[in-house]
Amino acid sequence: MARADAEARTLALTLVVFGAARAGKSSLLRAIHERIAEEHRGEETPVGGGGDVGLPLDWVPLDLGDVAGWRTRVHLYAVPPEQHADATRRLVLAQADGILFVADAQTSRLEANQDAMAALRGQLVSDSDGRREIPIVFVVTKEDLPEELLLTREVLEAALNRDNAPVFSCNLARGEGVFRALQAVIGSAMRQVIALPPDSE
Ligand SMILES: Nc1nc2c(ncn2[C@@H]2O[C@H](COP(=O)(O)OP(=O)(O)OP(=O)(O)O)[C@@H](O)[C@H]2O)c(=O)[nH]1
Ligand SMILES: [Mg+2]
Repeated sequence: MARADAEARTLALTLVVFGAARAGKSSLLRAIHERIAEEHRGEETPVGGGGDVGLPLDWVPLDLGDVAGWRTRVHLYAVPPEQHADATRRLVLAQADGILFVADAQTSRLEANQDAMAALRGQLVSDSDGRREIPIVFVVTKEDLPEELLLTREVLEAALNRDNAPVFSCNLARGEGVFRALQAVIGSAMRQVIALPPDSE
């Protein structure tokens, strides 16, 4: 859950990166960590590989500086669906201000994507206090693979995106699309947490 200090104008957001096994969660965190400007990297060391190139990242801190008058810090956590019920992961999900759902575009992963979404929804419902909607943004990965291996966008969205949430195609090897997705989920989370007006992102 966000920690907002209205007097100090500081804000700490928790974002969860959720998705099926091998969908690209760690790659997304790595792309963000490696490509974000040095000044926006958090002070702490990312977890899940110690920040070494080539190893998966599962926790990344960001310090966005001033966003709409708030000193904003963001913690991104990768949560694999098979571990969503672990006590630690449950706690992270219960505190989420926004979700980046990583959807693997390969036809062979349709069911795994759906299972991950079902696990996420089950967890959010059971953790929910009924008072807040947690914004979800979709990150579609692997669309650089040959077309015959891929789901159409219609099928993918019909299977996963029942609430018509924003969808971003991200080539994680090249880091494309990553910051638009991040900006969208942070904007939605901030609008909920500090009632940011809709046009400021
Ligand atoms: N071609 C291609 N490969 C990708 C893309 N995103 C991820 N991968 C590859 O998919 C594999 C799995 O990526 P990870 O980032 O480790 O996936 P994960 O969701 O963290 O996996 P787990 O933590 O095991 O659940 C790696 O070999 C990545 O290089 C993409 O957009 N395109
Ligand atoms: Mg991973």
